[in-house]
Amino acid sequence: MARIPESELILNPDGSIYHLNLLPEQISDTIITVGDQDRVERVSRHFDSIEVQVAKREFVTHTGYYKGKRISVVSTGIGTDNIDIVFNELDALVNIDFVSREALEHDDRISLRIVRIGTSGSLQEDVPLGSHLATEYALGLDTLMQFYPLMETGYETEIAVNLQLALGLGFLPYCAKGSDLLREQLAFDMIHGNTVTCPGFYGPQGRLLRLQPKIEDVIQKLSSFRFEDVRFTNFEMETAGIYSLGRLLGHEVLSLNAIVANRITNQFAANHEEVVDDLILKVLNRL
Ligand code: R1P
Ligand code: URA
Repeated sequence: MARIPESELILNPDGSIYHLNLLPEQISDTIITVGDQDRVERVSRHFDSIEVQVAKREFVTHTGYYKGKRISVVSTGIGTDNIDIVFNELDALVNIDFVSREALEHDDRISLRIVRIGTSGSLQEDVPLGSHLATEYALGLDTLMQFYPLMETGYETEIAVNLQLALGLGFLPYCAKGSDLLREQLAFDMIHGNTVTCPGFYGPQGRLLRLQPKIEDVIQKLSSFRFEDVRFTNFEMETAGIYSLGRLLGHEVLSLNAIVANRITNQFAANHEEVVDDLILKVLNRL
């Protein structure tokens, strides 16, 4: 394997990876990601013991034990640009030797289990406030996959092409499915849906404050979209990046969404913290 230069794999003086500030031994192979750095403590407060607490910028990591199982919680911040950093660096921590700067051989590579616990807005009346939703297909409206050769299935490409047509987009979105295994294991009693990942919270999610939207009726168009069995149930800002990079890097990935807004009924959940806390406990007890 080729040696990866200092400018590509950037290590801090203590040997930790550049943004996450972590050493290889400081993460578990079971990882929960959350967008909000304050949510890391909301997860780790349930741990029996915490062995690692590291923070840099929006990337906060706690590693500890929950009922005897070693788990890491990492905050990603908002957006798929941050997912690019977090996923490449988590993968480097387990699949690149930091001394020789060489990637591990195929047979030696470690596959992480990575579960996102995030908040999300519903695009359907029957996906109510307070529900927990597991994403099957994620559709990315951001540009991250312009920069990686995502191996989409024909079915995924068809979903993306049909959405491009429905929204009249000047670019082709991307589509990736998450782990069926993790979805069955962790989300057996949750709503299963398909998630649109947006490159913004306002315009791309049809929120009008002072700016006029370029795409008219985006909520209505996303809500009424149908391709075979696929409809879009919710949107947020990370899942498509997680599913795509998870596939490319060889990790098992699942995105779980606490529904805190419903864009069809125009409601926002006053108890959104409680909805997230319930999801956290469900996941911890099932991992
Ligand atoms: C927007 O408020 C943020 O909330 C959602 C979106 O994906 C975006 O990151 O997820 P988190 O609650 O995990 O941050
Ligand atoms: N996160 C989002 O991105 N959108 C919402 O409506 C709620 C949470």
